[in-house]
Amino acid sequence: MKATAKAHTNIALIKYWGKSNESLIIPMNNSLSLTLDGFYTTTTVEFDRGLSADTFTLEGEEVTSTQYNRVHEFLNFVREKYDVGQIYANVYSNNEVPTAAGLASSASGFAALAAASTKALNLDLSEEELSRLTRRGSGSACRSIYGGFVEWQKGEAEDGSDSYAVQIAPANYWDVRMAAVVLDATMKKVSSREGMKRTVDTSVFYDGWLDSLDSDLIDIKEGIREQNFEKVGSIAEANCLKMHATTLGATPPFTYWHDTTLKVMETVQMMRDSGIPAYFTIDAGPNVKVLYLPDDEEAVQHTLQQIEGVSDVILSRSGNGISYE
Ligand code: FM0
Repeated sequence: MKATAKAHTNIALIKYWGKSNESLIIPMNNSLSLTLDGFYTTTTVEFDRGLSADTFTLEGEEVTSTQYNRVHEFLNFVREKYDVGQIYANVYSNNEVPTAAGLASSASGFAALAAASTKALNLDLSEEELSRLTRRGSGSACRSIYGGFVEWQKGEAEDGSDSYAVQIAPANYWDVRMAAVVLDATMKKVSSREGMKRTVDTSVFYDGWLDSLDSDLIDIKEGIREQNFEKVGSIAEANCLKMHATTLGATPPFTYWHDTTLKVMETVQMMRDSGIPAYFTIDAGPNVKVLYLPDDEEAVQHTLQQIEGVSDVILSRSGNGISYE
């Protein structure tokens, strides 16, 4: 009753931003991501009839806070859904790239937890079922079941049964890369869960965001099919700006941007003016991710590292989906 799984994180090019059902984690819109090779979580789950509660150990330290609760609640959901009875587990997780760097670790974390826990229980789930299950831990995590370009289809069913991710193209289909630009900045955090809720409930710009998504999705998938980097990059960058615009129209208004975030955005736009096709995207935090092509790797890395307030630039290729050890 023990298994280990590895999952890579993913970065959305078309963002998931808002739920139509909060408890079932059904999104308002389809989203599309790139799975990254450089950032991953490895998780071992061992069920043991002798335990009286779940435990969660992250990087060798036992966790008892909010993070523990989310792991425990997810395991409760697994126990209930697959009717496995009251048997608890020890969960051990390690993140490649520090959680503190603000690089989405909940996506790789919940994907690895879903895969390892169901494997430890010998459930033998299809990828579709695994994605649907992972969604209940954290929405964006359902895309980390697959490698390469992945689309999370919001589905139509009220019970969320058709809300899961599918692969658009595998990691080896197209060598596009992403630089994670980590800033020195520390900020008061509005979690993505809280931020998207406030936006759906109060933002005067939320309808405009939703209205623009169908064409962004059609166009970016066409760009992926054609391997048209400018098309994919410019749609992703514009989609990110629209998502962040919704936060400014919320009550109370908020932004995830720091002054260094703006400097990085400006630098990326200047790189384009000098002939290097590079495009940015930003999630629920001040760090920036930059999409670029392999030939420009050195120039992109060098330019980003020069920016004052940037503490690290971590490069990554496109990565694979879930694997087991
Ligand atoms: O990844 O409330 O998955 O599409 O990263 O756990 O379902 O943490 F930019 C924001 C991720 C949101 C966009 O939200 O929310 C994306 C975001 P949960 P998540």
